[in-house]
Amino acid sequence: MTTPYRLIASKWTGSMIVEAAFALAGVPCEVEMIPYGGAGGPDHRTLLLLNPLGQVPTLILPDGRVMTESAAMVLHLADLAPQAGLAPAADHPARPMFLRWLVFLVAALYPTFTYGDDPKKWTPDEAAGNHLRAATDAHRESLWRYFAAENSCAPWVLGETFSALDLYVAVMIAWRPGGAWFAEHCPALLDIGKRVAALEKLRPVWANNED
Ligand SMILES: N[C@@H](CCC(=O)N[C@@H](CS)C(=O)NCC(=O)O)C(=O)O
Repeated sequence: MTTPYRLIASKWTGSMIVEAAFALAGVPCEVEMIPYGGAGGPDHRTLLLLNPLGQVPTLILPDGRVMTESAAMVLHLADLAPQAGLAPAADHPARPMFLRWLVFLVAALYPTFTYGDDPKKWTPDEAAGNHLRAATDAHRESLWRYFAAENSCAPWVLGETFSALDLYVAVMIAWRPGGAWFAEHCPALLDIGKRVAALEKLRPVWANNED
């Protein structure tokens, strides 16, 4: 019997995107939920041993190697299970924009949380920290507006082609700036979130991330 994948996760964080990708791919995965942001706690210390960034998702491959970075995990699952629709195939017309926006989400948008969530990590100065938080929050809003304006977003980010981008949107719209902001400025993204949450195969994932 082969060891399954093991996903170190926290509820409603980026690990939920990967958990959803596993569910759609039909690849067995054990999900180990740890409390989020528990600096110094036993779970967090274990996480740091596996991933010095201390971030979820952190994935243990069946052969024991560690994989970090949600986009790497999603692309790996798309390779294993192309039928799951996580990524348009290499020759699909939607492929270039899928790659573009996947990298945009993880390399441009996600870091606004990395640097804004806990400004004390980056500066001891409280005023500077407040400024960092406000600046990264404002930058994120402009990035979401750009993302929503540049993509079809109906019914999915890439139009008729579902992809893992929709999983990112469905989870990330639950984070700052929150539902009311998205309803006012990017309602199409909220609609994508509702469509993703209604997917039958993802019900267990949503249930697993309930508080
Ligand atoms: N680039 C990483 C970002 C992961 C990430 O930032 N995860 C958040 C939770 S949503 C986290 O663990 N943050 C804690 C920290 O950065 O210290 C990815 O795409 O997987």
